[in-house]
Amino acid sequence: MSGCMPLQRLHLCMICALCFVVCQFVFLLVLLQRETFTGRLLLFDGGDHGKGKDERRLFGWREFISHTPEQSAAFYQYNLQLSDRVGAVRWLPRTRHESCDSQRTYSLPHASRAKVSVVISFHNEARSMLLRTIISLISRTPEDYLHELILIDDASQDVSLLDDLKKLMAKVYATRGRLTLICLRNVRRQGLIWSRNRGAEAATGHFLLFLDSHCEVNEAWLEPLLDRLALNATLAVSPLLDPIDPTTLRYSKGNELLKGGFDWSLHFHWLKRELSAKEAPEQPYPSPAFAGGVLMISRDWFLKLRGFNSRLKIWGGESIELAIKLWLCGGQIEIVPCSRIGHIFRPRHAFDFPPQFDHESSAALATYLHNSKIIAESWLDEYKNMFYVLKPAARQIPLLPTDQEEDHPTRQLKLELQCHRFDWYLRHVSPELKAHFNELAAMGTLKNGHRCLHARRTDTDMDTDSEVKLPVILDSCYLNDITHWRLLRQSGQLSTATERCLGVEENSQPPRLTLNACSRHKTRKKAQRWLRRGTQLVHNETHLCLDNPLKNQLVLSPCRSLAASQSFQFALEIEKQT
Ligand code: UD2
Ligand code: MN
Repeated sequence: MSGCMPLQRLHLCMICALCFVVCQFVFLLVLLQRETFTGRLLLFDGGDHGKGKDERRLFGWREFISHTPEQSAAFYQYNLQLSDRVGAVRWLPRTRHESCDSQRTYSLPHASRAKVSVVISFHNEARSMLLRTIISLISRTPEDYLHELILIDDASQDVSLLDDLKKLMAKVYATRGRLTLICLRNVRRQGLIWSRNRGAEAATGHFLLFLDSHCEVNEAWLEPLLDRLALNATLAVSPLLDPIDPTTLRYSKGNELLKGGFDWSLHFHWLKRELSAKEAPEQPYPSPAFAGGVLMISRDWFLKLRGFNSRLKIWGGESIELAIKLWLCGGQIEIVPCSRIGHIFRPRHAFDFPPQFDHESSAALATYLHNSKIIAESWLDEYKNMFYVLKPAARQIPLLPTDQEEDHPTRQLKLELQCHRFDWYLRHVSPELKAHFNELAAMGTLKNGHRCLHARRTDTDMDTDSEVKLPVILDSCYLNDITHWRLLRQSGQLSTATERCLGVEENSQPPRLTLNACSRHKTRKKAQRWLRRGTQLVHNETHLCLDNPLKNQLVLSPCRSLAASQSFQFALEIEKQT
């Protein structure tokens, strides 16, 4: 027993010595890390050694941003003065979960097989903002992986920006020999979709990252994305977007309990992410759509998918289209919460849209509607009727002959990649969208003869003698805000988009129609239940039919089969799907 003691002590000593060496090593690594970081900041040394250290460091930057064109405060839709003051790179709070550093190891492909091309298209971005986007990238991306930066100036008013930037970046090349800078400029405004495609074509890296021009990447943003992409060539990933406040430029933590999705109008929506029992919130998770337009994908795969749909104009919808295309044609999408990128969410568009054919609605809305129509026509199959019922104005939008129905390029792609039909997306990718569809028995405008059932706004509900008037009338179907109804399959409720339901007032004699908040209460819900019999709407409790016996007067009366006054047609009747 006693003979073992010196041996144990020797072991203890050796362990202590080893710990000491490891600590020294870690300490040295941390120091080295700092060195490199300072080294990177010195990239901005303008060479004026007479100035103080900080001044020198920012010299190039200050001169560069001093040429920002004078503009009104509203022009950029964020706090320009503050952006100019903040500097080229700043400390950002760590928003990713700590296990992203402590527990996860990322298996990165060798840099020679994982060169990253970053594509940034911009239109009228402030110089300080654009530069911060670029410098945050350079500072926080491992040098071996950041292959090239492709900037597409989409006909910005600041015509000398690119040339000045090239001069400034020449100083960066001194230490970043491997990084290529490609600057392209559109003579005419082409929009971000066209421009991002142009950038992707010019790219030579293995992976593409599409980035807005007012972003800041956070520490170690790339590793978690590459780790996932290296496992699966058909995967595309989104980092988790951290919001940056447009007024205070405060960087805060984005929500990892949300997935990307869209509704039947093809508008982007966040969906609740349900965590399975063993799933940690910071784990990568599949998503029906990207978390917006900041995404990373293999270049080959992107080009095989023919990039963003080139018939989409200017702004909007391209990431939804790519998401549908990816899922249906053999790809997948994940959001990776350990990768964080900050983005300024601006309250409204900071740019004009070129006028569209429809001069009545805003050009921004008309452009978005045009793009949504292309998506519906390209991918939604028979479900495109859902889109048209919700967006009837889209029917009037003229498309080029090649845009009609399943236009030629998309048809070819579908054949080539043997893409699934949209029904597959509903069943396997977005049960939320399917559930929304399954809830409905019928939807859209509700027509009787040439008139449509219209729910008036509540402020017109009162008559002068303060008698409550039924706020539902029959009116022209061409009213701009004509009511779109939903007949819910389960509850039989007939609801407006603002969740007001047509029902019958309790104990009223003769039974009187009302329009109240859709109820979840069992008895009150019964008074709002309608049955569809042919084209009739039969009130479940009273067994009376919705009727328009006199001109534009809505009442309940005994059902008479074939009575035209009791025939109400929805824009879309949905067959029960099994
Ligand atoms: C969201 C996406 C964006 C894109 C867009 C829909 C995020 C963080 N952003 O936009 O990536 O998917 O939805 O298309 O999810 N730009 C041009 N030319 C133009 C208009 C804009 O190059 O004609 C640039 C603009 O300078 C910016 C980028 O495109 O860098 C995106 O535009 P945005 O920031 O106004 O759009 P945002 O964030 O609302
Ligand atoms: Mn943006």
